[in-house]
Amino acid sequence: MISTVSPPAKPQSYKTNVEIDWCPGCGDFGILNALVLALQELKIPNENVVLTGGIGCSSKIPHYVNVNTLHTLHGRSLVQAQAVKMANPRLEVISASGDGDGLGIGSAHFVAAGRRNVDLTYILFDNGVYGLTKGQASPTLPYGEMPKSIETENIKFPVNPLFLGLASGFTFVSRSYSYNIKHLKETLIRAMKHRGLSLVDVMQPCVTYNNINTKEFYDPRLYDIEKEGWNPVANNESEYKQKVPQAVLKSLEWGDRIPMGVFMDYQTETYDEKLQRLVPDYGKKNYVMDPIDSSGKPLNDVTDLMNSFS
Ligand SMILES: Cc1ncc(C[n+]2csc(CCOP(=O)(O)OP(=O)(O)O)c2C)c(N)n1
Ligand SMILES: [Mg+2]
Repeated sequence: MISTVSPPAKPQSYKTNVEIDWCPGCGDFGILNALVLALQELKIPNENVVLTGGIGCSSKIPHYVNVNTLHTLHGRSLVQAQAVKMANPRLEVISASGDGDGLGIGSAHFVAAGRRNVDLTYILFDNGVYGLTKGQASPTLPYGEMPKSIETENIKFPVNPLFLGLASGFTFVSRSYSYNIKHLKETLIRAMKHRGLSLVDVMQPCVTYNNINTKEFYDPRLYDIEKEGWNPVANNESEYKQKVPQAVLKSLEWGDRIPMGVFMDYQTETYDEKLQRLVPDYGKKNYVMDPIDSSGKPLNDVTDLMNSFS
């Protein structure tokens, strides 16, 4: 993470003036506010942040945050984010998308990203439905549930983002709640500080289409696993291997009690570091920042870079 210019003083300076078209009461507002507060607390200059989104209500968040943003293709938020980070490792990169975007059409990219461990933060807006397209069942909708937007109960088994994140190799795996801004802001800060790929699965009620997984549903159920003694930090590979199955078991709890907090926090080699072994100049020379002439040609000599790939 870089912090070279004096940061903006107020959270408001991280917001744009674009009119927000989420439904009144949508959990997405809490995520937007927590993200803005986290950026402000970390004092990251706007110009050093890149935020990507896929397609969906949630994926519109890049329009509302006053940083560099990309509104990309359906399921591709993580793809663009990894490319940005690899091109310029000095940027703070955040990828946002919905449960449909990230775990439906984007599920292969979710798994592939886990295997790489690029240093960025992925925020999953988890509302159990495809909000933008009128509430079809998303991959996280629990089995047998029938929110008012669908005509029969859900006959598919859900994907558990935490379990899949752990299985794919995400090195920071967490869950928070859009109506607990303090917890969400702190989780986002920890995720951004983590060196490696971070998942923040956010329970985010859809007030228009999902009348089951509501605020009234989550409020009495969500509890903080770290307050109950879970230490997510794995200091080495053997601790990691020991903790993964325990974290998976915790992630499976869903009923009268639903766990949130950080499930795994493992510092290991990032994709950048792995690339540095193969491309000695990677991360040292920042070709993205090199000057170009009016026709787009680099002014500096890139022969060494090109030769390093041959
Ligand atoms: C290739 C492609 N397939 C399907 C769609 C239609 N579509 C738009 S958003 C969306 C799902 C969004 O759901 P989610 O990611 O959960 O976001 P939410 O709206 O719930 O925040 C779908 C299927 C599309 N835009 N592009
Ligand atoms: Mg959704």
